[in-house]
Amino acid sequence: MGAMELPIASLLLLFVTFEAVAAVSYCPPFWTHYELDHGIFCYRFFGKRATWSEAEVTCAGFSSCKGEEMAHIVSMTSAEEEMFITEYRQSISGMYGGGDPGMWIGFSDRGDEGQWGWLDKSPVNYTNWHRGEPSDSAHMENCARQIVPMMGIAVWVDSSCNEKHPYVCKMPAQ
Ligand SMILES: [Ca+2]
Repeated sequence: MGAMELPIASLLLLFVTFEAVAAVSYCPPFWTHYELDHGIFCYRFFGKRATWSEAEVTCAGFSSCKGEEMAHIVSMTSAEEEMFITEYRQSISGMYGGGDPGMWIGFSDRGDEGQWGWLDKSPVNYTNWHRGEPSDSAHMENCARQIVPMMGIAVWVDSSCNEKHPYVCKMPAQ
């Protein structure tokens, strides 16, 4: 009886092992994955500060495995996704609360003042503007940035696109 059970147990172990490997293969090395209602996406933090346009050029240099969809500066389509991204970024950068330098997000009104849109064409059904934002201060602020004020709750502000900040890139998983 024992001799019959062993092969089955081994097969089960093989199956479980395969599942574990498959679960981490959604994204290329250095990218981390997160599952949303509308799909699985890959995220990567870049700590070297860049202008909003420079950040997008870096992101666009990456594409998902089949090369069909390139990455963009990250979109945040829900509070849940924003919380994941914020915790991921803070865990990589080691910065929390008031020491957090914030990051670009792929949200801008560069094309049409007041009409904010995501670089990756995500629908705009979630925003997290700080009170009084976007302010379009001096009519010079067309790119959105996530900041974490002293109280530790992430919010968005609009900034000059020429400022330099860290950023996260996002692309669909394959
Ligand atoms: Ca603006």
